[in-house]
Amino acid sequence: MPTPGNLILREAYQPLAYGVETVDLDFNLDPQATVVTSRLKCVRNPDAAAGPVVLFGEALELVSIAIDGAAPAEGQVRKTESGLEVNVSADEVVLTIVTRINPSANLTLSGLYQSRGGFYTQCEAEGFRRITYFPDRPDVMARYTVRLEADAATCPVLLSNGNLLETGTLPNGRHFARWEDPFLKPSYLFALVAAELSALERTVTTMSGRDVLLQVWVEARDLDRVEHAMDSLIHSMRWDEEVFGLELDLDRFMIVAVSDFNMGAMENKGLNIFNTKYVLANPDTGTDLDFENVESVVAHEYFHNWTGNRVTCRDWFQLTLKEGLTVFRDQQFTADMMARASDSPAAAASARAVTRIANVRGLRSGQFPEDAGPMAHPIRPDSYQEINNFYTATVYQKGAEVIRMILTLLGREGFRNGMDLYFSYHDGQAVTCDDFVGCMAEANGADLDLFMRWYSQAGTPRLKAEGAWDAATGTYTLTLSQSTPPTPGQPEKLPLHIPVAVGLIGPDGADLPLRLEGEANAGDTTRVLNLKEASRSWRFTGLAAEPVPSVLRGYSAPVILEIDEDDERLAFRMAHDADPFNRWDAAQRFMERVVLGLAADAAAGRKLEVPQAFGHAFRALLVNESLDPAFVAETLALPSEAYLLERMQPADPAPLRAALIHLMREVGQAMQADFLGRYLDLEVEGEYRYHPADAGKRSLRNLCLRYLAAWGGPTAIDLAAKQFEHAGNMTERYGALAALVQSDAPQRTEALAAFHDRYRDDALVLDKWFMLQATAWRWSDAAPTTLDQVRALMANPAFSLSNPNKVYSLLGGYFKSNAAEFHRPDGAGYAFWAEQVVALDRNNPQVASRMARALEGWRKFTPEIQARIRVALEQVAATEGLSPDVAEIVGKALG
Ligand code: 0A1
Ligand code: ZN
Repeated sequence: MPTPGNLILREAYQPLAYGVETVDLDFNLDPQATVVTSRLKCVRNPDAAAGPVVLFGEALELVSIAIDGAAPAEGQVRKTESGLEVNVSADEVVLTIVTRINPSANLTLSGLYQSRGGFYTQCEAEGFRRITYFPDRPDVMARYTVRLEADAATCPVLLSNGNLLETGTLPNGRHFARWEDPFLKPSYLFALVAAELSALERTVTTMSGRDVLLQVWVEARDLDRVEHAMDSLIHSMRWDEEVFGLELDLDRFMIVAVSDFNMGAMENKGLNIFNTKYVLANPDTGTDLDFENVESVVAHEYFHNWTGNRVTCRDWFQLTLKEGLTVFRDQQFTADMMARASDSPAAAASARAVTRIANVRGLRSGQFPEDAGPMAHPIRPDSYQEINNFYTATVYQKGAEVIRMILTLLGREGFRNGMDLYFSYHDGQAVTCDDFVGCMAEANGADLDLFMRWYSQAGTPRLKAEGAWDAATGTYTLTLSQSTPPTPGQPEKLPLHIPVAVGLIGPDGADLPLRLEGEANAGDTTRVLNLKEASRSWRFTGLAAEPVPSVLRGYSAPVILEIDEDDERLAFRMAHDADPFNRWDAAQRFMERVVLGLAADAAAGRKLEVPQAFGHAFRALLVNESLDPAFVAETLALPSEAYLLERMQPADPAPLRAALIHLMREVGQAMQADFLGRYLDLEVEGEYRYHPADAGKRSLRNLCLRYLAAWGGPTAIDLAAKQFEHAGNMTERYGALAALVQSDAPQRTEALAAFHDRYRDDALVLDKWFMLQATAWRWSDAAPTTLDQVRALMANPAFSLSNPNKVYSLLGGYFKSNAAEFHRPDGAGYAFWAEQVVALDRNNPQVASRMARALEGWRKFTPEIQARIRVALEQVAATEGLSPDVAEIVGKALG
């Protein structure tokens, strides 16, 4: 097990002396004493230096080990800090290893554990070594067979990877099943499930005409919530066939939902295991966002079958090879699904933009802070202490942006050719990011050498855009410059290859055809400029009047754009930019400027006033009925507090919150008639269906309701209370509750109680209830503090510190999405944080570490706030027996 300070280095990669060809596993499942018998055919790796068979093991009781059927010779098996080493001289050897483990005591949810009476595994990244001794690294790919034996009454369903070979009953109420996975796989993709579950089943035909069985396994009481996950799986299969020519390679594909799970879901070969949150959704329990999330997570895990499983990672530094690529694929899928459901080309374009906006919002509020703090790392890190800490927004989201830039550079066909080449070279292998980019370059005759810096450099690049107009020649010169701030271990940065999509808008608001100096004719209205140096200029000619530049259209690179635009220009782009992403971004920039201005006023004790020009631009979008409501909702939604705190120097949550509250109140009051008008017009008739057009209307309606409730007039509160009472689906019910929670009206308490009563036995829905209260803004000083409420909610019988979803909703909501309350001036929020991180760490280091990360960005705050946070960080760091997970986070934060 890595210990703090025990850095693992990417450069130190060495293949193991022995790999594994076949693995035969036998599980005798028992809550307290599961016996695992593993038979490994180990084979010398001709490309590796000589050495023993290296087996990792953690929290295991070794019952026996035999070498080619015989007891080991004296000294032949050596115990090491991380497991066992077996000295053998032959090129091939069969090891038979028996271990005993205690799933009921395994609260880490890594390895084999129990949840609601069933047995489940989670092996990525290094959980398999908690089941048996094994060369538990992704570059060891083997063929697996598995026999499961368990109590037939409590665990009637026995599942593992691949194809079912045999089932049978045994004496003493036990039964067994045997499974075989025909494909090579690394140990992190192993899975088993033994539980009392029911399945929704479908048989579908793949593009080559094979019939395959699809199953979604859940507890029987949840069967009325799985239809959408099944549909999502079928859509994902079709999409991968159509867009990438990739087909399901097994006869059976299973999804299993489990209530206790550290992450979202896991792509185990043929047996995906999911957090219930990303499987279960019906109109009464899931919001439109839940439906969208289920669809994209189902797709993500399914897509891993090719990008991750058939071709996997050589080592964990290459994680973005599978994760960045697979997030990119699920984002493209979601955009295509949204577009496909639209009834006109314009609606489809808007739906794509809305998807892109959601992705970029996620990047800005989740990845930018990471890239600006002590955990900043390149998408392909150079070192880690605990790999579980590197399933990050950088590896996933920024990694996906890097793949998207490759698509921008190579075009759709070129990208597809690169993917085809990648599979033709590397199917069945464990490879590196260089191998992937190498295929993209080779298939296209492209030079991506400079582009590779995206894999090695951390930090969010700043892209500066400056324009100069020469009326005499009708020429507009656009100068783009780049710089990347220093990050830990990387004081100096080099220029990156940044594709910058640019358009020029004429005075009438229409896009201008672009002609660069030296070109005979004007061409497209959006062009990609390839910035490869620190600074470079482009000259656009043949222009009649000074244009307004629209830079970084579609967010063509994951950078922070610095461009000097006055209010008038932002309002102009909010009204006219033909690129919907940039139109949204103009609105976000205007809001950011206004909010940070108000926050500065609040900090200085000045009177807060919302600029009139902003109000006009905002209202123009609000009342524009020709725009897609989903898009309008995005343009009028405030940037996240997490993102704004990054932009505020120094960050100070209290005045920022005051500014946000003031803005929402003012706008809600000033435009109450417009909000109400749109609210009434947008009502969705008929049965609930998850469809982008309906979801867009509900989204804008709920946004109107939030602004109205922020103003707080009695009509507004009545409206929210009525929507709550008469809601026909969870999106409306939750939207109304979210609006009421953001107020100090008495209806707030009533609605919260009614919601709790209605869903008192529904764990997933109660997560929403916990989350809303933890993240609520306090609109009145008379209200109890959020910390008091969070503490009280921890005593609710539905809350449990050992269930990750509960922790993420209540504690995560408070630590990560309620800055003004968490950073309260008396420091009580930090003391509570320290107490909870230490408590969680005793049982589940992964969850503890995720909570610990809430304070890693502490150096952006004012000196007074930093001083208070330091106390809490030092207290956690000094705790005895801290896990490597939490030790790495607090160590880096303080370092
Ligand atoms: N590979 C999964 C995410 C995942 C990672 C680690 C886990 O346990 C530590 C669990 C799941 C995915 O990308 O969906
Ligand atoms: Zn993934």
